[in-house]
Amino acid sequence: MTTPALAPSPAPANDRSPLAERIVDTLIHRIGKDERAARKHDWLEATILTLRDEIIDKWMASTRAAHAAQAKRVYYLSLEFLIGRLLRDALSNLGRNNEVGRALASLGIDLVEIEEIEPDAALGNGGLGRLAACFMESLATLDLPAYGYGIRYVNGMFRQRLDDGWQVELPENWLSHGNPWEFERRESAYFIGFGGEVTGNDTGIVHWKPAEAIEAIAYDTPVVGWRGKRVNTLRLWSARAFDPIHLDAFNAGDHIGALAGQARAESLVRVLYPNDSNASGQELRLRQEYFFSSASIQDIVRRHVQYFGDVRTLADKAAIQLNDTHPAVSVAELMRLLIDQHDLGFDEAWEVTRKTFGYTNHTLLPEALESWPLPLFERLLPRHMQLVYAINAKVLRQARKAPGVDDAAISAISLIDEGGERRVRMANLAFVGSHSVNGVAALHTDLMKQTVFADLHRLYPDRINNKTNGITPRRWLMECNPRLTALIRDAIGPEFCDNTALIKGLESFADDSSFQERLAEVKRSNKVALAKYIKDSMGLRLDPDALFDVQIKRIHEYKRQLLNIIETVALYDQIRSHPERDWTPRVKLFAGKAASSYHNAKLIIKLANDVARRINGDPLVGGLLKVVFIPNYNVSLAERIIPAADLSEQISTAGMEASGTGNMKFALNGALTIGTLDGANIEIKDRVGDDNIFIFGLDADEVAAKRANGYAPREVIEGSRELSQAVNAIASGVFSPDDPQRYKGLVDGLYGGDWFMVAADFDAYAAAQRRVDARWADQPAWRASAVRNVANVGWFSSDRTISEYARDIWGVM
Ligand code: 26V
Repeated sequence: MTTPALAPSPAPANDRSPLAERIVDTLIHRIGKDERAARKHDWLEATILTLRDEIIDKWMASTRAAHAAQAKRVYYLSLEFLIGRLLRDALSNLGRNNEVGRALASLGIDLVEIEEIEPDAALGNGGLGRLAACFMESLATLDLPAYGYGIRYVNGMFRQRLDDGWQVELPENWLSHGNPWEFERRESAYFIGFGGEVTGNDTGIVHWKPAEAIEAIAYDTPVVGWRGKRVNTLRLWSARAFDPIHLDAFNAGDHIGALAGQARAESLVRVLYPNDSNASGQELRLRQEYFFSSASIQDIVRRHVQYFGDVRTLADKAAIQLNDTHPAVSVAELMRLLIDQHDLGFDEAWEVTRKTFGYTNHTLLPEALESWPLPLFERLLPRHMQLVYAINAKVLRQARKAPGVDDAAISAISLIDEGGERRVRMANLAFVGSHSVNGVAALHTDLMKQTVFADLHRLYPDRINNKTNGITPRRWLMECNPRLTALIRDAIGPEFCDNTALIKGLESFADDSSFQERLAEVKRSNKVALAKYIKDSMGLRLDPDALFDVQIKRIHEYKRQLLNIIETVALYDQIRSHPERDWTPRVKLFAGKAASSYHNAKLIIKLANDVARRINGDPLVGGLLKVVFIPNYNVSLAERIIPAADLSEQISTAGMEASGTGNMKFALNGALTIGTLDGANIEIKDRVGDDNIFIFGLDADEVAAKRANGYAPREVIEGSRELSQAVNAIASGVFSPDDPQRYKGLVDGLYGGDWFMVAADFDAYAAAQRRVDARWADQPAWRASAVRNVANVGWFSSDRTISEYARDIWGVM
């Protein structure tokens, strides 16, 4: 299918700005199209390439400056970077939005229209990947020389379609039009070996002869900081079959075999693994982890030796942060390079390694902690297996000498899990191989010390520290919510753009009724815009004066979308029984993807859609309640939805959400939170004040106690009229008359255990929702709370988070 060429009504050539001329020149000479033939994608590409030319100069200046200063560099290793679209981000950070908009307008092109056809770079699952993207932007903003290292997945996060309310996963080919942001670095290629054997000689020199070789090729994307102060590099690895093997087979006439090598290499970078369905034991995942770790560590060591000569000083000039355990094999890889290629002794190599790495933990869920079957690890990485054993021996020998370390502690500390099939524990490897181990919110860090890392923490009491997550205010306020940004600027001046903490100054406007009204106008405009998007894309009409109640995030049982849906059903029931009451008109908005193999999560999506169909089609509730599941949640959709939200749902089972970062984005955009005492919600509450947030339910200690002391969900369900009616309605097929048994499994899960405490928290949640209604009925009070939210969450800027990492972990500030 061909899209029709745009028919621009261009300004006469002599009225065009030099910038407009440059864009046209790019179009002609680099894309090979003239103005008449150009389609939207061509204009997008021409605009990006023109801008990129300017960015390159800053990029090179940044690199030169770091080199001249002999600066220590930060390396952020992450299997996920959920960066989304880049054009608006780059324009905004360079302060070129208006100028480029005008230049394009003079060519008959609408900047916003072309911004919206840029594909989302969705190289991540959710919070962990988006955090990595926010961190990259803040590193550049704070003028810290830094590189992000990851994988250039050919297919990132899948595209979600809803077929009759069921999630269907489709491949998202974000590279189908090429990627004008990136530079292929053919010269930066590394040999990555797998399998084979390790031989040693009597001098102790070890030789690993891999059975298979793949080449890692670098692709660099510039990351522009605020005001274009600094441009850093996001280096993503792609894979290519190693040429000699390729050629041997080809010359021998084995054309298929030669291509198979290439296909095998490409398979390494084809898919992003879901982070929320159990991927353990999957060989391809371990291959991905080693592939990108090895390429990155080789690159870092090469750069260090080239600049500073001596690999022994690596820790003085490089700080490597492991984003969760996905790159943890880097610890063994650096040891291998130091010992086998740079001739360091084991102890000396260990010293350099530990000083160089830091490790961030992002989840305590036991099923999420990575471990690899020992036979698989040994077959794929025989040399690394030896090193893991040697590290383990050293750690356990030391541990034995510490007071109070018994056999149970030894087996908890060991890098090898001996209970059942033997496995390599990546979290323990990352822990012992790093000088710093951090959690991502205060509660999460405390729980790390008490649970998964209790024994390691006793042995290394100074290692665990907290770094509460943050979000970049550029993307999550200034770019996604220009109306609110302008309002804040009018009230307190523009300085907050350079120092997010200054938004605090807004607090003095909280009770100013004219400011409140202007805030409400901003929110309403954003809601109108979202309603238009939903009308255009889904055909559903929403009332912008209703309360927009939003839960958008990965679909997971611990995040408890089910709690929200059951409460929606209960509310529906109430409205039908008492239509005469003064109900708050509400729109319940949901969006999110489920891992394709996660049965219950997919069923929850279907339930939300079944409930939506029934409620939206019921004339009795009329304008009072609407339910929407917006398909294909991604970064760009979040940027549309968050500025339009009144209420932010952060309702995970306490103790299970490490931090959350959506919670911060909503509060910064003037939504009030309904939430549990979990993750960063606690710290948000501490800052916005108890009166400006709706906290409910069990806390983490109470959840643990309930689980330990025997929790009987059946009694709880039967003891709550509202809950039992809603659950019965779902169980009996009220929302699924075509298949009344559809939700039997979900409901049985509640009666038979309810691990996520949906029933235990239901009444408290429903009561909190009625407090929300009461506050909404008092609009001045609601608006005052909204102002206090915006004013007090500047602290959750990722600039603050990165400053803390820089000072406490990396030693670069
Ligand atoms: C992984 C798995 C894998 C096995 C099945 C269950 C499961 C559930 C969750 C995960 C998440 C892995 C790590 C992750 O994405 N953590 C998120 O990191 C964010 C940034 O720190 C944080 O805000 C989120 O609370 C945390 O879930």
